[in-house]
Amino acid sequence: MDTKRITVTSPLLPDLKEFHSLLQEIWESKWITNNGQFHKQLEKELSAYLKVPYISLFTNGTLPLITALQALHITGEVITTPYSFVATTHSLWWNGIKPVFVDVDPLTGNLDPEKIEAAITPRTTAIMPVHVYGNPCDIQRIQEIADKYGLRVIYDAAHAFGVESLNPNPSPTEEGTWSSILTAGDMSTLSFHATKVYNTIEGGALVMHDEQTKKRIDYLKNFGFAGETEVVAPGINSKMDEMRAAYGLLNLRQVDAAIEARRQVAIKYREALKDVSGIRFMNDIPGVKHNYSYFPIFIDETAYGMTRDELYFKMKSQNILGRRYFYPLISTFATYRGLDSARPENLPNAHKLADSVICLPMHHELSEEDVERILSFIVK
Ligand code: T4K
Repeated sequence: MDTKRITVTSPLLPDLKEFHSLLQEIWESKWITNNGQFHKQLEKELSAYLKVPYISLFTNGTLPLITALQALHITGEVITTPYSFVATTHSLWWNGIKPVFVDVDPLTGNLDPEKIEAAITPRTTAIMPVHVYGNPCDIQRIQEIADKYGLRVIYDAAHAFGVESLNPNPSPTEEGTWSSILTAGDMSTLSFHATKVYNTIEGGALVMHDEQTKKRIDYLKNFGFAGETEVVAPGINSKMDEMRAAYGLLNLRQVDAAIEARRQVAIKYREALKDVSGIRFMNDIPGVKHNYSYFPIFIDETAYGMTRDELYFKMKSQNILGRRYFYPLISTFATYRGLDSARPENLPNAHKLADSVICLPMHHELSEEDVERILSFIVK
């Protein structure tokens, strides 16, 4: 096939010369990991950029999930969504916690708060929602339920880098202030994987509210060391090294431009798809600053006249490599399908989304020509 390959995403890469000059500094310092200068600087810059009080860098986006559960001593059962990347549920399994799947909202794909209470048992200790595709969950309602039952909330915010919401009740002096959705719940996790809006090749972070918790998390990601000879907890090794921290600092300077380029792609997609019968897409939510991390479309095969998979493979045959995130549902994988809460009749909305979704290519380097080519296979 001689047509250009268009992938679902393409990594945001720093300027190679600039990266080389930071590598030079690392080489000269000979300090290559374990809370080095670039690591410290990236934590500082990210906490300012993301408007979060405390952040701890990790080596990927899965270990902060596992570590947050450890830090909060979560046990028993945790309520979560089946409509996510499998790492969300695996983090529970790795902690010996039983995942309890609850269905999602049919429009947003996020955990449906109105279905949470029915799934709470005496063994429930926490809720782990996901801001899927970067669209904020119903944070307020989830917190109300958590407070009522004394549950912890850990958000998997892997897709929600930089997503903010407008303060719904500003004081007279702070009209229209934006705040990060990453401060919701007890903690939020981020992924900086190559495929994300903002990447450090592999990488991730945990966002927390107070200094004490950050200190504890920093111990936990470094084997539990609280000094040269003192180990205060059974920690793990999930530190980010200096190379990736330096790379991350450079990418932070260009992430706003990348998000704007993605927004332009979203505008083109929406304009072209708005009158296509049988295709639904997600619009911007008023009062939310989006990051355009994914562009999912949902196919109604009767109205569209083609199944999701027919369209998916037709595009694939032309070298347009969208992805069916998140199909299959986590609850259908061998590890989880035996759970009571994994029964398909318990999760009708999640199944419907998983069976109808295609994430169209979405990244900062898509040209107008690329977008037109993609659309030419969808708009009939
Ligand atoms: N929670 C949620 C909700 C998540 O979505 C994820 C990860 C996590 C937790 C865990 O975070 P991490 O531990 O991964 O940091 C990808 C990613 O590997 C994964 O990070 C991501 N979610 C998931 C949704 O997608 P794949 O298997 O689909 O990626 P892959 O390798 O097929 O790449 C997709 C496309 O991206 C390629 O066709 C081309 C492009 N690409 C990819 C890579 C790796 C490049 O152009 N360059 C590259 O280096 O899982």
